[in-house]
Amino acid sequence: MRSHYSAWNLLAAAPGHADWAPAWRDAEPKPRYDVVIIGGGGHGLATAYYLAKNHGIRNVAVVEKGWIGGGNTGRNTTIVRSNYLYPESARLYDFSVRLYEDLSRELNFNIMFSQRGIVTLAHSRHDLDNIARWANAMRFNGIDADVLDAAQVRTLAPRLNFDADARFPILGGFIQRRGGPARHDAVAWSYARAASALGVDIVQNCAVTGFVMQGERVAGVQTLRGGVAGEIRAEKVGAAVAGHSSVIAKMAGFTLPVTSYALQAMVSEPVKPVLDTVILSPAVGAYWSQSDKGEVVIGGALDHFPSYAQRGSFAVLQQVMAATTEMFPSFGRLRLLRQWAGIVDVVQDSSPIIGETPVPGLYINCGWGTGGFKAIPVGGWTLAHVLATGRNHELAEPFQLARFETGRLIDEAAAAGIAH
Ligand code: FAD
Ligand code: PYC
Repeated sequence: MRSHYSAWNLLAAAPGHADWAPAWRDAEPKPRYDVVIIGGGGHGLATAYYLAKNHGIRNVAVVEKGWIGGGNTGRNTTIVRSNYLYPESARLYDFSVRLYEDLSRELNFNIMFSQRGIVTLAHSRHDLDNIARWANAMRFNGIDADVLDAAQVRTLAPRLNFDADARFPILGGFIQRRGGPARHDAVAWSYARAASALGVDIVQNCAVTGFVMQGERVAGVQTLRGGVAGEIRAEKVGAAVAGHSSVIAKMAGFTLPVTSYALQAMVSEPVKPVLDTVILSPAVGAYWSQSDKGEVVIGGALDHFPSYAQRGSFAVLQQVMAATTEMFPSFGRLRLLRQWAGIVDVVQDSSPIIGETPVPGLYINCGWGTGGFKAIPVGGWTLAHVLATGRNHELAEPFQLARFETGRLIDEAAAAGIAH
């Protein structure tokens, strides 16, 4: 129960909460957790869940500056896949896809994971060569991949533009049939509910503004909630804050090899079923799927202007709209319902960082860039492992910060789906 009392203390500090705060709050010791997780996105919530479930560590708090899932987890276009190039990535992402396959049952929450396949298009001879290499690499890594000719792509997505004089002619592609979308907010909510049921405290509207230090070691976080400053002490701190990783690192006094960019997405008005697979064209820098609600989900490229501003850009929108009407002429008749962006953290080799930082007691999960939704289960699983045991999970071992010193990078830019 101690962990619950601690969170009540924290909440009681906020204006407007004094009326329902328990009377015994002043007698309580300062909050002290085994682990505090910064960031209530998918990765932070999954980390809390696996700490409790896999390691029996329940005295955990997740501290979120906004609302859970309100960052990239609730903004992304929900593609889950494991079609990466290198064995290290294949192992990592496929472990995640397999956890996704069982997640609705495990968390007793329908996350609507729909393995309808993801098709990557080829528009030139060079694309065809790349695709053959990519699919072969996947097969060597034990991941399903089928190369498609143009006729097979047409069967899967007849609304694509197959005109011979199209600006981007479709020559073929390849499919990972086990890939597909899932419901993003359900992923955040289901991990949150399951973690909470195991005793984890989730504190929303509470920003981490700094670290409590004990000598060289992190001993907790400084917070701001409702204009009131506080601190939450903990044995260890894990950070999973995606596009704000460099901000957190700066607070702790080190730098990360990440750059933050806005990634654009949008949805059309809802329509009857028009597309039942996911189509991605790296050449035009856009991709399409249809949600269960009927909206056509359209994703675009990075806005290559480093930023922490969580908003879309008209320049990128225009480019994605042009690509959409070129690739799916009939979508030109759809009205756009919403557009938005999220701030993602891009690392030099487009691969994540999961493990210790230069500051003892502080561990990080970041660098997923444009592709960390698919990795929420494995990101949580592996960050929980290192927080609980002090040792890297074997899947996370190649994804340490140290690789930027040794030069042993895992360059997945070509398999990121989105041009990097
Ligand atoms: P987030 O969900 O962003 O969570 C981090 C949380 O930390 C946020 O809620 C934030 O408020 C909080 N935070 C930040 N600073 C602080 C602080 N100081 N104190 C307290 N809390 C703080 N990935 C895919 O795999 N497939 C896709 O199809 C896909 N499409 C995408 C489309 C778009 C438009 C975007 C933006 C991203 C896409 N991604 C995709 C990437 C994916 O969304 C992210 O990699 C993933 O959601 C990261 O999860 P997270 O939990 O690390 O981050
Ligand atoms: O990682 O599959 C992905 C992706 C597609 C669009 C954005 N991210």
